[in-house]
Amino acid sequence: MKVALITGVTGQDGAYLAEFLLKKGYFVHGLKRRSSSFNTDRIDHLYQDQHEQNVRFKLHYGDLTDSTNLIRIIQEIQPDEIYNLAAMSHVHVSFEMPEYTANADGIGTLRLLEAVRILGLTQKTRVYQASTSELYGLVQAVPQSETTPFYPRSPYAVAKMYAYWITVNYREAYHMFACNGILFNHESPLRGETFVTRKITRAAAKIALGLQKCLYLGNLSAQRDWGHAKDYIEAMWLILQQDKPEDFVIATGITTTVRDFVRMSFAELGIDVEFSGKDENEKGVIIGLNEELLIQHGLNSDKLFLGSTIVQVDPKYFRPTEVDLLLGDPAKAKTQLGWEPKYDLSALVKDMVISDLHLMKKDEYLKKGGFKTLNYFE
Ligand code: NDP
Ligand code: GDR
Repeated sequence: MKVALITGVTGQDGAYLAEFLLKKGYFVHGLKRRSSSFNTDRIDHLYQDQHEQNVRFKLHYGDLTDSTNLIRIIQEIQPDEIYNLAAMSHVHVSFEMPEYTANADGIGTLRLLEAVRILGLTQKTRVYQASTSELYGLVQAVPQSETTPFYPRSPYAVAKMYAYWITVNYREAYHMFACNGILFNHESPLRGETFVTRKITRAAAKIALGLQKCLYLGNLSAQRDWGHAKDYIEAMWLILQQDKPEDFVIATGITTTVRDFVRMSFAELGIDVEFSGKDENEKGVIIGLNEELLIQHGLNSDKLFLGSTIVQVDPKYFRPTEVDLLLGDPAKAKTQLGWEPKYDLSALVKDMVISDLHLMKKDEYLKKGGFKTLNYFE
């Protein structure tokens, strides 16, 4: 049985990857951080009681900032494959926490590679490094491929740049099977709530249900190449199954503005939005309601009015330095890995919007039933 270690197993990608590898028959170990409350929501469905027989999923407390902890865990489990997904992954937050981001995302990767080397596992353990399209930063050329120069634009991207090169260096210096997946943005119903797509789909659901009035966003003109996380974790696995260790761009080859993602999300629920104004003064207003679609989703138009502003720009979400345009060229992955995404953008939007609508309806139902009113401080 193949043994895998996933760092960042409690995150969006970690959860999908753990499920994927378990289905493939792996023994999956996950590294999770200690937290004062449960932080395993995304993987609770995979939990196995460690007293049962044939357990194939095990969590270990750990942190990428703690090398002795990493060495102990890797020594204990002797993994065939390590997927290094753990990171402080929020670009905007990295401007607030640059030092921690460098430590976890940059040096954290070094700690992991060193652990493999110190333990004499360089010829046994294959390592996948979660690299990112943020490395391209300030546009040098489009579409961006494995040979496009990097120009990182945030403390996050600079830290990931170190991680990218230290992975290449360990591959060349110690003949390790260590690879970078340069993944463009990938989203899903499990996406963290403060990333722009999930923030939009949650707000669209709430606004459609009359639970929120307006969605405040930053740069609406940023363009991203958005894919579905389910497709992208398959590429991670494929990268480690090759004969030779190499780096791959994983993307859809299509780019869309944040503004269009907003339009598509609301339209999915039957709300047509039009934008007007510029920069800080840009607004999104309801210009049409599709009664048929609203009814189909169990919504009614009572609280939705033509002409009402449901999207506004708040400059607090602007970044000190922005990445304006990301558009990936997945040609190498398609030819060499045989990788082909199953979701296009509209299928992704639909998956996220419908999931958030269910979530908000459930929340509302519980509140109305009196199950969400406990106040521990009264
Ligand atoms: P998430 O933010 O959803 O998950 C990050 C995971 O890392 C969480 O499990 C988090 O734990 C964990 N983590 C954070 N800091 C540490 C630390 N110091 N030690 C151990 N674990 C830590 O990210 P995604 O799943 O979206 O992304 C996975 C990886 O891929 C990340 O490295 C990200 O930078 C990279 N990436 C993501 C892309 C995307 O579009 N999603 C695109 C390209 C790269 P906790 O749950 O406790 O917070
Ligand atoms: P990104 O994702 O920075 O590309 O990093 P995010 O969803 O945070 O931003 C995408 C774009 O949307 C603009 N934007 C906003 N972003 C957020 N979060 N909140 C807003 O209100 C908002 N309004 C506009 C941003 O300015 C940006 O241009 C993600 C992360 O998953 C990284 O870990 C990963 O490496 C890259 O994708 C590829």
